[in-house]
Amino acid sequence: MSSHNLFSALRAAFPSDLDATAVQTDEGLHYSWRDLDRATAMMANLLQSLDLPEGSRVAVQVEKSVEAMMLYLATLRAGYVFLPLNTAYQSAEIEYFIGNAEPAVVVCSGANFGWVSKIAFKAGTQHVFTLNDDRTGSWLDRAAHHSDQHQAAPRQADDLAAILYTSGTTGRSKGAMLTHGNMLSNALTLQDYWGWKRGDVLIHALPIFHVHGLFVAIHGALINGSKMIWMAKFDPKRAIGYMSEATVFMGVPTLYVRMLAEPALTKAAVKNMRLFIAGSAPLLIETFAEWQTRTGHTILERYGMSETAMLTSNPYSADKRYAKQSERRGGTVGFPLPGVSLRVRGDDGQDLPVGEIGGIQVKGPNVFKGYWRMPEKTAEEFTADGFFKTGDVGKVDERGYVTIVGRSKDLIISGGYNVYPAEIEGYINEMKGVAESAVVGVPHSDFGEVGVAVVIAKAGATVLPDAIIAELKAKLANFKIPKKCFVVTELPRNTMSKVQKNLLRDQYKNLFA
Ligand code: MCA
Ligand code: AMP
Repeated sequence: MSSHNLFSALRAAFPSDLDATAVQTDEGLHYSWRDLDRATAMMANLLQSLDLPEGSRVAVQVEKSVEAMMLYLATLRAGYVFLPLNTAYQSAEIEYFIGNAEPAVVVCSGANFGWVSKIAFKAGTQHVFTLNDDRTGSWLDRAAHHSDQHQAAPRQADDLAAILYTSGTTGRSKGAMLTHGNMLSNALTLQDYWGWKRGDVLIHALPIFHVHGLFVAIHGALINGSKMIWMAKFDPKRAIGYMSEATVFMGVPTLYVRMLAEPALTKAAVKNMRLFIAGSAPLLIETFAEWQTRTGHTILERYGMSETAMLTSNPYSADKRYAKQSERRGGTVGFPLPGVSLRVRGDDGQDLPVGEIGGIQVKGPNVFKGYWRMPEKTAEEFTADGFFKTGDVGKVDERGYVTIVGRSKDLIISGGYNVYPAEIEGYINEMKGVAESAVVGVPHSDFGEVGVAVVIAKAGATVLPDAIIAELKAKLANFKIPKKCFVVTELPRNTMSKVQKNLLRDQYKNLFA
């Protein structure tokens, strides 16, 4: 291929019958492969008509819709850089991302146009469009005036395709720069490793502003020419209902927990299904086992990151090349994917023997190019021989299965979303009357893990837990809000006077379990 544009590879995998259904929605709408091709051409032509500089970012904060997916594909097609933003982000969060990424184009929902456009124009963005989840908005109005023919912009494997913001230990988000080559290599590897085949149908149940829903799911279906059943929002009953006409499901563990609570989840309901995949957060062994009992299917757990897309996976096994490693083992994230090198290193930087716990480091064609405009941070996160330090702590057993046992980064994963305690603590510490705070993750039966805030008031000040939660809600994305807040007189500290978060985690571990 002379061009390595990811869109061209996805387009080349469209089935020959372009009138067949590519996406079928909750509302009963059917989008054909031809619709995807034509609409993304019109949108790519609109982007190109704006005369944007090379490498321009297109930042998008819109509700999930097929048109939003088309906007992503059109950005690839036109050769620009896609920057998806969680719809839960509020103005301070959006201001940071837009200020940092300096997108040339911003697309937001009509309801948010007032405040988002103000932030964008202040940051120097020239073009702000709206896109709603009911097929309206200035983005579509403008695209409608453009040709439905478009030659994908030539791109090299190393050219940027997307920036995904992911927080750091300091709470400041870093933009992970992913290339066309990163994503195409990962999509092709997973197509093979997970045994995608003709006739597969994917239930698309996840949001499309993170790696799981945007890349793993969408690329997985498109590179295989597979139809998607598109859920605007996950609903366990409806998801189970779709299983009679689908073959593949992908979800974070919370989705599996919620489906298990439905009596409709039976062996008969899933008899058409080929594969259930879980990731983004640890899948409890209880959920893994209960799913097996209820459905007769063994969930395939895999592990990835925004910086790397997918890294390891339990085997699919129908392929005899992987027969030696055919078992999907609960509690593990399987084997490094073909092409991915993974090693476990101790604090001294030396490789650890089989079974010993240390920092997971990875290398491969899927590993990102670096953090946007943060060369020092990028250098810190890579070893001299080019391995990326994931911040996850784990081990590899004698058969090669990788298990993640924890994280060296202070991170809470709640329902598949990442919450960085440092960011929340920063907001709490600035509140009136607060001396100090610590946010820790505790087990939660639905979200897996949730945040709890423990706060110390300044001498003489009165601080109310509800007021802290209310103030956070006004400023931050809802999934980041601690589910409970305690005001206490002191925090446990070690001899270096560092807060002992492990003791707090232990103290509050039964709150929601
Ligand atoms: C919603 N809430 C949450 C979460 N979601 N709180 C903590 N964690 C969450 N994930 C809040 C809501 O704001 C609300 O609070 C209350 O919890 C109940 O909301 P509910 O209606 O139950 O939530 P929902 O709208 O049904 O959403 C739950 C969800 C959603 C469907 C599990 O969180 C979700 O789609 N998660 C998937 C995330 C994902 O795609 N992650 C992939 C990242 P209030 O009432 O106070 O407003 S990619 C990744 O991690 C890597 C690369 C990988 O390996 O894949
Ligand atoms: P993100 O920053 O959203 O890309 O989240 C990546 C992080 O999610 C990884 O570094 C892991 O800590 C976590 N993660 C992803 N998949 C799994 C999994 N299957 N089991 C445990 N943790 C996971």
